[in-house]
Amino acid sequence: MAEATATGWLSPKTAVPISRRYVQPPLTTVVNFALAEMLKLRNSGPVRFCPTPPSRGPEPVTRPRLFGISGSRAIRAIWGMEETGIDYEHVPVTYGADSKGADYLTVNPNGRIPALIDGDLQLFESMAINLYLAKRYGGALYPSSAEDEARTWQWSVWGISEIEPLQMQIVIQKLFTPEDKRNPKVVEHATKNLQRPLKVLDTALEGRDWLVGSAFSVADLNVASVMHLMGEIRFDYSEHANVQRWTDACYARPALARALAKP
Ligand SMILES: N[C@@H](CCC(=O)N[C@@H](CS)C(=O)NCC(=O)O)C(=O)O
Repeated sequence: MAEATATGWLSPKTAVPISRRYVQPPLTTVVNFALAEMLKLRNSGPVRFCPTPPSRGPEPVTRPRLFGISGSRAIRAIWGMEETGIDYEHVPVTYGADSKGADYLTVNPNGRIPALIDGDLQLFESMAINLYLAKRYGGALYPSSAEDEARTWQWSVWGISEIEPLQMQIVIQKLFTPEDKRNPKVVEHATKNLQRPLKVLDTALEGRDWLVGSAFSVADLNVASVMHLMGEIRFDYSEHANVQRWTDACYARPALARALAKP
């Protein structure tokens, strides 16, 4: 935190020299280049087009800054950032007083972590940050069809509306309430109510490895990162074998290990 304050969170927009900014080439240059490339391809024998998008997206012009410690909901976005493989600055703002400081409130007026600054874009909400990062920099991490994109939004919203509120009731009881003050009825009730959405997830994962498409995507990242705390509270998935298999696969990703190693 001290380091973050000393270096300042909001670097002036003029920090990127004009010469380093992306400049749109004239259309004629682009067309000529495309024609030359097509001619090269025609002269070089049969061409096989890859039906999947590249596994990595473009590099950012300036280093994005991601705010929030890994021991918080910011882990979702740190994991997302690590999945893209781009170079970024991690600013380990904590919650409580730290996220309510005047400097940080200009980054996220909600006083919550995570938040992202990427060029002129300031963004809060972990799901939105991951959807943006995946689309902008994640290559195949983001779906390539409108239908799969819609399914990805569906699962992202589903995770924070159907799972998170119930999961948090258990987390607050088990991790943040002194043992003598805990209410076992709250845990019991939330555990019971989680069975319905978990059954939906379990059914969706029947016979498939990932939520959308045939590879790990931002849909898996968003739902699995919301559910990451379920591990901390040792939630019993024995009734939901597909969920157990899928979470195991998601949590074995090296990008998550790198994210968890951050402060
Ligand atoms: N819906 C937000 C929730 C973010 C959130 O509540 N973060 C907590 C940390 S786990 C926070 O910053 N709390 C600060 C506070 O309430 O003082 C997201 O997913 O990004």
